[in-house]
Amino acid sequence: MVVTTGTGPMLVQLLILLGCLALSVGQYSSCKSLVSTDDGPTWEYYACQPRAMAMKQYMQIKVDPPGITCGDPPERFCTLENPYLCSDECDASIPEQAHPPTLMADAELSGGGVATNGISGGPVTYWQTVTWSRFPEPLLANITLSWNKSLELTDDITVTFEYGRPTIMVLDKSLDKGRTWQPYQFYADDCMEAFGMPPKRVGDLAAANVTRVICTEQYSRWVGSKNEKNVRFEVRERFGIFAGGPALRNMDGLYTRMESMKGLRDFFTFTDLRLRLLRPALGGTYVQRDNLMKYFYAISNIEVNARCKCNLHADQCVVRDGVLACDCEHNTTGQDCARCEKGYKAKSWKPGSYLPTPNGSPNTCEAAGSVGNCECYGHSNRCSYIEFINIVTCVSCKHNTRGQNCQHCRLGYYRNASAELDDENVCIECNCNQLGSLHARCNETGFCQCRDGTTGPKCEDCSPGYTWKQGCIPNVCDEEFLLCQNGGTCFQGQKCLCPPGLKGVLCEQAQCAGGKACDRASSQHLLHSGLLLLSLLLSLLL
Ligand SMILES: *[C@@H]1O[C@H](CO)[C@@H](O)[C@H](O)[C@H]1NC(C)=O
Ligand SMILES: *[C@@H]1O[C@H](CO)[C@@H](O)[C@H](O)[C@H]1NC(C)=O
Ligand SMILES: *[C@@H]1O[C@H](CO)[C@@H](O)[C@H](O)[C@H]1NC(C)=O
Ligand SMILES: *[C@@H]1O[C@H](CO)[C@@H](O)[C@H](O)[C@H]1NC(C)=O
Ligand SMILES: *[C@@H]1O[C@H](CO)[C@@H](O)[C@H](O)[C@H]1NC(C)=O
Ligand SMILES: *[C@@H]1O[C@H](CO)[C@@H](O)[C@H](O)[C@H]1NC(C)=O
Ligand SMILES: [Ca+2]
Repeated sequence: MVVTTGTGPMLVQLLILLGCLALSVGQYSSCKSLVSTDDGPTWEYYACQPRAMAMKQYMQIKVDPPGITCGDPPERFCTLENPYLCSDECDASIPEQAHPPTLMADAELSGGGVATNGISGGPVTYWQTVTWSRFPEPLLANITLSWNKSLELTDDITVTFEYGRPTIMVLDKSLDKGRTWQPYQFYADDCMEAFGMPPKRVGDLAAANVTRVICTEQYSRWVGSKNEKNVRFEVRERFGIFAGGPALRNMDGLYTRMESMKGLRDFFTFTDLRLRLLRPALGGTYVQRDNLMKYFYAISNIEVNARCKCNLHADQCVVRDGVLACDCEHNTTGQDCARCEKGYKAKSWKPGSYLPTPNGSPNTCEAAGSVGNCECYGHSNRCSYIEFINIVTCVSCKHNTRGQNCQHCRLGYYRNASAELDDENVCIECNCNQLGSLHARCNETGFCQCRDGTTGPKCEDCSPGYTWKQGCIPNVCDEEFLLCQNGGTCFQGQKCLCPPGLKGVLCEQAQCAGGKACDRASSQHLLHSGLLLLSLLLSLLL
């Protein structure tokens, strides 16, 4: 509902009426309504969601591999029921004989639009592939359906096949606009043989394992091409487990589970679907090599009923700049209403909730400054009053922030100059090298404070004359100032490798010949043991 300017008493009455009507028509169907209170009419807010729609009208269809669609060049095909009647021809250049992918999503001319029983009045239109002329190479086809929007299934996905259903196929889904995919359901006439999975039905599932990905043989066995044309992904039956059976009489039960059961909402959510067709209908047990023109795929309709996922913050979903998007309420924004609008980030964003039934909780975004006059820039949901010093302060600041208003970065983090104060990315980790830096703090541009001999923004490099060894330590030798003498070579800046007969830090001393007394060396030795004794004493004393 839209607030109009100059709302007169009549209009207010009407709005109140409409609001009540909307609420009585269905749960979660309106985001707000004007209610009369002692202080006059005020808005009340509710969790809300858009209506379910036939999503085939918004889907982008992509078919792979290229050249899988029949008709270029023209090709004749037969049917499984009568393999000797091969009068039909697919020809992409003649509209009446072409079978492009768009015909999977068009409205059938009559018979209520959906050819569920195949006896709709008008001609059934369908996409069709080339025939299996390259047998035994598998006949493979992928159909990718994309919406570029998170959607939530509200009813079964139904795919209608003409000329027989595939004997092996997989339904995949993506939650991230096609970047990653996961299997949704496997279909085969023999699940064990095709996928090594025992055959199951949705009827075998219980509340605890309703999100299990199963392989079903229910839609892949040969029953004649005209008797059963549909392959389903059963949504209603799964809902029924929580909603009091297939009639879905107890939607509260389902919605309560949606809130409490991990992964349940995501299970019904998707942005893309993909049908992987792996083997066509055979009309029997074997492939007849002498008539491969009767094997192909043909799909006349794909029905996907779903609603836009708006996180219970919108009751309308509209096409904006060619993209489906939620019409966000509750001062949220974004394609899925998954953020608070600018200036409404007093608390961090939360999806609306189905609970408590029947109206749920809107979890609206609050204007900055409205929560006990304490702005937390969206990094905290709670404020606390500290009587002792008479201030209101944010509690448990998130996103690595701290401070009365969560306006500072935590120790070891610095302010992201390109982010607003209410941005989740406002604080960046300093990442100071523990061994090379004096402490975890850094300055406003992320530079850490380094120990002697250490350098670099994060204190992970050594200054000249130093070598990294769990921190930077001064060199004993190097190539410039502390040169090893008498042909010695410097090893990792830490010691001179002396030629035979030489010793000392820089190989400056001659080693005593074996057996002969060597005064300088023995005195050196004495001095050395004296030092050792001293350090031992010191360590005992300290
Ligand atoms: C279908 O998609 C799957 C998964 O991305 C891919 O491995 C396969 O090659 C595709 N098949 C065809 C025929 O494009
Ligand atoms: C998909 O939607 C996003 C908005 O969320 C838009 O920026 C992008 O252009 C759309 N992509 C396509 C292919 O329509
Ligand atoms: C689901 O759980 C029920 C009851 O716990 C069990 O009988 C059934 O075998 C399970 N189904 C699957 C597919 O694991
Ligand atoms: C959202 O902000 C508008 C002002 O832009 C305000 O009138 C409205 O009441 C707010 N709605 C909610 C749910 O807070
Ligand atoms: C800084 O904030 C911007 C805007 O939110 C973000 O795109 C960027 O990734 C952030 N930088 C870092 C290093 O996190
Ligand atoms: C942070 O420290 C670096 C290195 O000491 C310095 O170049 C930079 O100017 C400092 N930035 C600020 C904002 O002080
Ligand atoms: Ca059609």
